[in-house]
Amino acid sequence: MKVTTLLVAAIAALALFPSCTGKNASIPRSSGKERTIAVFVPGVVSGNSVYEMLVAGVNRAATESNAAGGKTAVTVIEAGPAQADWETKLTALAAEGTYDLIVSSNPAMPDIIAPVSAKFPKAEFLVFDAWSEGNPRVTTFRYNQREQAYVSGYISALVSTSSMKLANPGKKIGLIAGQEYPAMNGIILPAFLEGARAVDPDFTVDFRVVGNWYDATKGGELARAMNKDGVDVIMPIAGGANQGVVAAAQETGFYVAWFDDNGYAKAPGYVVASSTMAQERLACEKTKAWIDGSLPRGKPSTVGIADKYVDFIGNDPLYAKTVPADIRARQEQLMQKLYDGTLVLEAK
Ligand code: RBF
Repeated sequence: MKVTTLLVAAIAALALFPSCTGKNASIPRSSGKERTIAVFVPGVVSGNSVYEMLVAGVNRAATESNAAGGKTAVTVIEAGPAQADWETKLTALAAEGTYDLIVSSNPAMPDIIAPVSAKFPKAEFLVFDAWSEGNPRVTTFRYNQREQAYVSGYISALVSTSSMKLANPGKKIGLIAGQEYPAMNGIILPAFLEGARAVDPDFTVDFRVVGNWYDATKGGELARAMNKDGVDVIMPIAGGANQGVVAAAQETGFYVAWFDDNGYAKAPGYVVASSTMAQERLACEKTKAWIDGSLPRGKPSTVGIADKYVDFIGNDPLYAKTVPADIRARQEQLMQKLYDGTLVLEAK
């Protein structure tokens, strides 16, 4: 009898609301306390999937939490492409003291936050795609980008050595980055090569840098030059400049390995891979946890393939249409090894 009563009470305290995965789930009713969240975008949102996913995830957290009786307001602040201004803009935001939480994303943010946090010790930060230790007011989550770039390098090499129409005999693939930074030079680029060399140890990666995250013309120029030099698959990680790489692929004729979200529809027939980070789901889940007070604060965490925060999209019809079945089967075998732990690619 007592147990039944408890159960009924527990059920009464729960309601069916959408979870961050898009499915309905039972979640506790929020206390209804008013909260304000600022999303500090270090760059611009439009055309930058990492930031589009970030904003969508935080907004979704507030919407779902509000549907359960909460009162959370979200404001998005675009800091723009001039990185020299970011610290000043973040300082101004923290000085306002209006926001209970500042959410952001990219590996450079912890160093930008450090002096701001020292000046405004009450400000609290939740940062994705970043790593910070020792500040109780800064909580970070990073993706295992060794996994993410390895699976991309693997399929890029499979495509490059295939008899697909735009593949050439050379064992050279390419990576175009917006800029150089430790996660790029120390993790993404080496893992892209590591994955390619798992297919054939003779592979090399032609690595070039746009110099910003928006110049599509420059992105296209670099891609064309690389293709001329024998690169037949390019992975662009250059924000808005990716568009130039995709356009060049369609005009000149080479393949694209998309990174961060599903890119097959960007250029059907040319995009041969989409290796993803579940930034929208992660941002939604962790923001929601912060709202309901269950987020462990002040420490860094790594998420990856084991929990599907990093993944390869192998079930898109456009992928099946573009990439031959034997290549897809080999990529699927790689993914199975990563899912079941036969192959472990630890984040460095
Ligand atoms: N990625 C983007 O897609 N757009 C950007 O505007 C962008 N800006 C960045 C700025 C800095 C200082 C750093 C270090 C990285 C930036 N990234 C950007 C890369 C992003 O954090 C991530 O590494 C890539 O999206 C690959 O997952």
